[in-house]
Order: sequence, then structure tokens, then C-alpha cells
Amino acid sequence: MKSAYVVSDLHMFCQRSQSHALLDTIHDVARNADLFVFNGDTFDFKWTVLDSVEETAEKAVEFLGELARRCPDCHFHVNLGNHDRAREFVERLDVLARSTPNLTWHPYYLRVGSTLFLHGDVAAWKLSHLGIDRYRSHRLHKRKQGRLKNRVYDAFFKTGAHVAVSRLANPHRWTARKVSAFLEDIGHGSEDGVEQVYFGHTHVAMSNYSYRGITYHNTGAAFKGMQCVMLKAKI
Ligand SMILES: [Mn+2]
Repeated sequence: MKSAYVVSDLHMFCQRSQSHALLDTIHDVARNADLFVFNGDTFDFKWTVLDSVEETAEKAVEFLGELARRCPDCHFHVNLGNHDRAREFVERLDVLARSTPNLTWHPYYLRVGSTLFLHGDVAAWKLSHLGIDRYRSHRLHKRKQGRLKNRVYDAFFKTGAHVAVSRLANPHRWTARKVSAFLEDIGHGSEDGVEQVYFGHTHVAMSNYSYRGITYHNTGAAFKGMQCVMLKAKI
């Protein structure tokens, strides 16, 4: 059986992210895996600490390219999330994928057998597939946020309130219902043979949550006080 791992919401390049503590583990795991999924918001172009979105995109692609080269037996899949759906990144990612046989990117989701991987920003927006396209194209142009706004968020994170806010806003059942409605819309519901769903985005980790014939897993986020759980996926 193939081994697959998934992680999401690393928010690399955001100063509130603690992703740096996970990078060695990611590398070690990927070296022995057949498949590795970056399930969205791997990079944060909105809150990047670098000077520009372009520079962040360069560094992001550099990171992925190097990882793919160092782990030639693992196939990397990059699903986009709302924070890394930046035109500057997607263009470079596409170039990288064309010259890297073990790296593929997906705008919305990846399905492997009865398992589906998606970022899950759909959970917060009740939209049909078409609506998602529209929503995403609106946000394809990322603007880096200013220093003041960044400081306000830093202060908010220091209070720890971001953890409670995410939990309150995303009860498991509500999230599963939203994701499930979207999956049915796009033809990947339980009736279409999907059994396991891995997502992120809400920053609230959960595993083995059953809802209407599908088992949901959320890999959390790499922010202080939150759990970022790299999961071995069932494929
Ligand atoms: Mn997200």
C-alpha cells in the first residue's frame, strides 16, 4: 500500500507562523512517503514578511523545488488555499511543475481513489462550483498587508484570542456539513465513492469525524496555540 501524508495551513512567510519548526519533520516524512499533499495556505502572501509578493513567490517555489529534488521518490501535490492563490505564485508554480516530474499542483482539490484532499475555504462560503471560480478569481490578486495592520494582528495573536475565535466560528458538524454540500455539488460526495476527506483552512484540528458516510480530518494550522497535525492519509 502506498503511504501518503498531508499537512495544511503552514502559512510560511507569515511572522505569526511556527512552520519553521515543522520543516525538518516534513522533509523526513516525505523522504519515505509515496505521496505528500500540501493542502493549501502553505504560503501566506497576504501577510508575508518579505518585501513583496513576487519575492515571496520566488522563495515559495524555491522551497518546493528543493524539497521535490531531495525526495525524488515522493510525489508532491500542492492544493491552493485562499492565502496562496496569488497570481505571482501560481504562474511560477506552474513553471516548476512542468519541469518537476514529482510535483503537481491543483487549483481546488486532489482525489486519490476514495480519498479527497481540499483546502476547505469552501466551508466558509456557500457557493456552487461556478461561484467558487468567481470567488477565487477575485482573490487571485494578492495585496501584501501593511506593517501597522500586521502589528495589530500580532497583538491579537499574543492574547491567544485567535484560538477561541477559530473554534467558536467552526464547530465540527457545521464545517463537515459545509464541506459535504460542496463535495456533492462537484460530484465527489459519498455517493460518488468518496470515503475520506482531508482539509484545513478553519485552523481547528480534528480527526475521524463522521458525517453522512464520509470521514473528515482537519490538519489544523501552524500558529501558536493551535495544533498543526501532519496526518498519514488513508489512500
Ligand atoms: Mn485558508
